[in-house]
Amino acid sequence: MKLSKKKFVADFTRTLHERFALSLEDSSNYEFYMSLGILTRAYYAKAWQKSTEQLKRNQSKQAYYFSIEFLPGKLLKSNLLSLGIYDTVAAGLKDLNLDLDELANYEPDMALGNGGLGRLASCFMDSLASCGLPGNGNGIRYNYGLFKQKFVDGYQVELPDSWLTSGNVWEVRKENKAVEVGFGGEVYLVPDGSGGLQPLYENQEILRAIPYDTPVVGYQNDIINQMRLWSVEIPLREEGKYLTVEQRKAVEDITAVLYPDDSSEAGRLLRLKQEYFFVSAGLQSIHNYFTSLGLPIEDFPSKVAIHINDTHPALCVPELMRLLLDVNGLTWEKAWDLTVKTLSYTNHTILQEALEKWPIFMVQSLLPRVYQIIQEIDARFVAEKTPQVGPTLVRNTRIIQDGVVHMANLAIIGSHSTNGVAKLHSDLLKNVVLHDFYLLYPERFNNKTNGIAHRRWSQLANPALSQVLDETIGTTWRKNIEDIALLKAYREDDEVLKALHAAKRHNKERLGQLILEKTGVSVSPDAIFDVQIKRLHAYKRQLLNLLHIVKLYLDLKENPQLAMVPRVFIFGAKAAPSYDYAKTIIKCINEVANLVNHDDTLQGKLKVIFLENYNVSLAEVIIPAADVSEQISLASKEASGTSNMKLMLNGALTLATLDGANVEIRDAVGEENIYLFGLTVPEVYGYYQRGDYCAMDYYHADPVLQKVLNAFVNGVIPNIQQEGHVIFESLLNYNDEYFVLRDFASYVAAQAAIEADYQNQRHWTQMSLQNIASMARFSSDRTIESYAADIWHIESKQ
Ligand code: 26Q
Repeated sequence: MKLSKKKFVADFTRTLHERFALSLEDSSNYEFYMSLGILTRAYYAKAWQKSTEQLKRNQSKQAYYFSIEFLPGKLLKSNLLSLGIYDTVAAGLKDLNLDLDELANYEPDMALGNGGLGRLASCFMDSLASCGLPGNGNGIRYNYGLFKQKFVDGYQVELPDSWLTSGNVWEVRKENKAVEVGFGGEVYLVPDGSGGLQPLYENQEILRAIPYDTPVVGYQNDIINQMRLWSVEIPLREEGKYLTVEQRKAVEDITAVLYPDDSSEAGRLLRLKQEYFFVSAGLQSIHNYFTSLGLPIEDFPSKVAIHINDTHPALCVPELMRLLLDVNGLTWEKAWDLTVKTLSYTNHTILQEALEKWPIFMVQSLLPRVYQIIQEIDARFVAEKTPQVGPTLVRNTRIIQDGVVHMANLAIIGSHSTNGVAKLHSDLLKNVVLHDFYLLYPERFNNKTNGIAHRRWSQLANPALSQVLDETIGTTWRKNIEDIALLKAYREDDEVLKALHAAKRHNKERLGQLILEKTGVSVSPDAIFDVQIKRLHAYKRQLLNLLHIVKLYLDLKENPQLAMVPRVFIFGAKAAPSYDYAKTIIKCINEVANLVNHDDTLQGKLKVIFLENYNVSLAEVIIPAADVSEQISLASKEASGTSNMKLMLNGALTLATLDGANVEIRDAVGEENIYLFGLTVPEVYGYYQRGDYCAMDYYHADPVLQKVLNAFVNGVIPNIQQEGHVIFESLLNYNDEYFVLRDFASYVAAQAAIEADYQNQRHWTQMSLQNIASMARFSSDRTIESYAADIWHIESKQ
């Protein structure tokens, strides 16, 4: 949109006055932030209305991304950028002696997700709008987002994240779009008078679902999509009745908190309620919209594509069947055909223990009608497939088995597409994890490698790099990310290399400042900034990183004069509250940090920084400053990873196993611009097959490993009496589930190569340039375009 600085300043002053009855002089940053939000909303209001009306008028096919998590972070700056008024607003504020960055900090980080899966959903929202594709989000408006993490004596402590307390400027409550969602009771099928059966519900508990819509502003294209998040309320007709505090709380609990990714949380009734709540509300609202178009129900799949993000919304399958059977009165065959054509599913994990299963009795008592339908789907699947493929394959793939409902099986059988999130992951799904389903439905399987919203992760997070790009290759990359490859031509250009180096240094100073403020530790921008930021999980092997740090520490203690390029190891990670082993690793990293950061004999060569409360906003400061990107999961365990892509875009060099999307990063940048180490997938599977991994052998054979592991139990690392033993035993007595010891030597060697290479700054920056220039294929614009073309069949309005 067009906006002059003068008009902005006038609008802003007026908004402050109208909303808060305050002058500039009497306002505080909170009112400045709110007014800026309100004004931004006014700037996009017309485009939002127009986008909505146009979709309805054209009866365009739309996609709906059902996800129990969204992780958008802060929206102010990204909305300004998308509207094309970022620079004008920043300059206008500056004239008023205000700083956009400072005001933007007042916005609470919207953290309605755990990690990769939720952030991916938000990157997809951004790309859908920016590519002009009609796509909507559908999820839950949790009153409390992911817990806030604090460290107390090195231990993780969780605090509530009450992000809504001072209001949310972006959301719009849509009272007239509320729907009802029913739980429990009994259901009977009674004749409907025309030869069919109609469900009769008794003693059902009815709840009200209220949608809150948040606009998703497309990048400078006047297109605005929306993310619809549902909040639970007591139905109006119940409001008149007396409800106890407990009864009210039981209702409100449904959208109160986001579950932290946590296998011990599996099987919790409240989680199942959440899943059905947002699935049913979302499907009803789509169904109402479709009905308002006045088209025959047969057209449903040509107007609506519904995506199941992981199995959490897999109840879409029986719930859509329920609507088509019970509301539209379709036959089973017709309803099933439309359901399968409408739905598609993404798998995000190959960890067997993470595949969702629900005990029959829970599904049956909470959702009696839905369970009837699941039973019927299962029975028809068995009847149809057994003659075709035999009983063994059917036993391994049916939905109801051993007293539980297998959600992945439900999602695959009830949809027309199942995709993995990186080539390697999709191949593992076909050949190993979901092999039996692949035999049944080979045409349903496909790959969609993840991507990232490059606008947030470069333009917003890294203005210094963006400016170098603008000055070197022009500004077209901002709109067409393919053009970033133009940078490759400057590999030998010393001016450009110098500018890239200076931008990195600037970002390292910015992060150094933040580290000093948050931890009191000062770090040198001359050091290698080595970054591992992701959820804390054993398979991601933060422990491998830590073992290497302890090795460096011991080396320096043995030989204080050892020549070493100074290193700052930076961690950001939350552990699920009940994941004890992950919390043990956090404690150990913090104690090593404590030891190392306060030992003057190390002469500043080694620093370990574990920043509290890793979230989207913190990522935006850490990632631009990284030299090394740690992507060191055990091969085959990380479905894709997405921080690997963000770090690469920001010029960090990847230190990686051949896991998830790391393989494709290697293909994009070339072997000589990435540091690979460790077991490959076939090697890992070889160990599983033979069952002959022996962690103890590595310990006995390697004196370095002995010294490093002993440091956890002999007092060298202080204050970890308990925790040190837990780590030691997990590696030796419990035989090291994720092959940390097996990969240790090759990891150390790769780290040594990094240190050697970093000393040639010119060459290092050349490799960094190659990484930046090769990132286009990891833009979520590309990912989303291929979902749109291959799975959803939706079209761009641009
Ligand atoms: C399970 C049970 C009870 C409560 C919560 C959960 C739960 C919550 C979150 C289970 C899984 C998740 C999230 C998984 C996730 O983030 N997976 C990551 O998805 C990314 C996007 O595709 C990939 O890049 C990562 O490799 C994958 O780990």
